[in-house]
Amino acid sequence: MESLDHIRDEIQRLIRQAASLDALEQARIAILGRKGRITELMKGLGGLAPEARREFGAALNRLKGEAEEAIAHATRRLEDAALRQRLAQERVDVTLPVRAEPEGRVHPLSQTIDEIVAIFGEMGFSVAEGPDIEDDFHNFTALNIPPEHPARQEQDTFYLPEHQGGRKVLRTHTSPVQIRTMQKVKPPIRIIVPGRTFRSDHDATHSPMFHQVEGLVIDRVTHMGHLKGCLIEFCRAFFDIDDLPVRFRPSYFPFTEPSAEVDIGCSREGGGLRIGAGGDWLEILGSGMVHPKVLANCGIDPAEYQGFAFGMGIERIAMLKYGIPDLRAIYDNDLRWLRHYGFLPLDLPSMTGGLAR
Ligand code: 2U9
Repeated sequence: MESLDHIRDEIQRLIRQAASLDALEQARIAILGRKGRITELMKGLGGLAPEARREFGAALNRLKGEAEEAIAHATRRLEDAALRQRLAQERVDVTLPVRAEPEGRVHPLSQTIDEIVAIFGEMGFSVAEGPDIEDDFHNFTALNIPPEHPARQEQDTFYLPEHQGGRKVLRTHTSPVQIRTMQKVKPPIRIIVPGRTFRSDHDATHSPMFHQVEGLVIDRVTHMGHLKGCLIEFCRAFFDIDDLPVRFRPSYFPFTEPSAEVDIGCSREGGGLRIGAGGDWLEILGSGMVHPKVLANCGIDPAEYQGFAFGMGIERIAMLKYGIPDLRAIYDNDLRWLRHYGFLPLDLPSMTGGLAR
């Protein structure tokens, strides 16, 4: 028992003298390790008479507990000291320039969506989102799309297997989000809806999954003049051409009346395509005044409210703006392509984005 007091002093000294976490670990091994001081003493218990073994065993266990506690305490003390030392030594130079060439790139589709959101954001629109998997009412019926319309046919639309008497669809446009918004929100409404859409179409210029941005404005007096002003402003901002010619051409959609397609001026001289003044036109958007039946389908009184809607394909306008020749490469995730067509993450999207001119 007397010699245990000496051992206790020796153990406490070993722990106290450890000046680093590494040295403390060495001390722990020397005390509690497989061949450590206390372990060796434990091994010797077997040779003692039962009475002495009980007494000496209990004292050894106490000693072991004290050693463990002292080591834990010393660990905390040394960790604190190490942290204080690092804090005193390490410096961050906030005046250093950012790395010249970050590795990552923003995909041109994300960049284009960011630019569109920035332009309409300036005009007071907010962004709305909804599910990719829709029901027949929100994707077709509420939009006044008749039963015989090709969009409803099996060969044009992806349907999910029948479930509880109905079949859900992968939305063929982002319009169901406008339907959901009108069902929920009392006008005035001013939203744009970017998102994935799905059609059974696959060739050099069509992908079964593509992206759209649609917009909706509903108020008491919103009229065709607002539609025209808003979309002319958008086309000029997006292509960064102040005097870009914009023309509205009568068209037909089941969900708008009247309807208009929107063309911008371009030139095709020499076989290429140049956006801006020129003798030719290029279709870029669809639009129209929301059909009174569509308003009524969403619980909005068409005698009190009216408004306009529009839609565009994001891949198409991204390809036009950034000279991307092949639609399919957009989804390939080829890093060489992304390095070429992608955008630097620190270039914040502006009204006109990264148009190289
Ligand atoms: C509601 C009411 C009306 C959205 C509109 C278009 C015209 C249009 C196409 C452009 C190219 C789709 O990606 S594309 O193939 N879109 O031409 N979209 S009006 O009209 C709506 C939407 C929702 C409630």
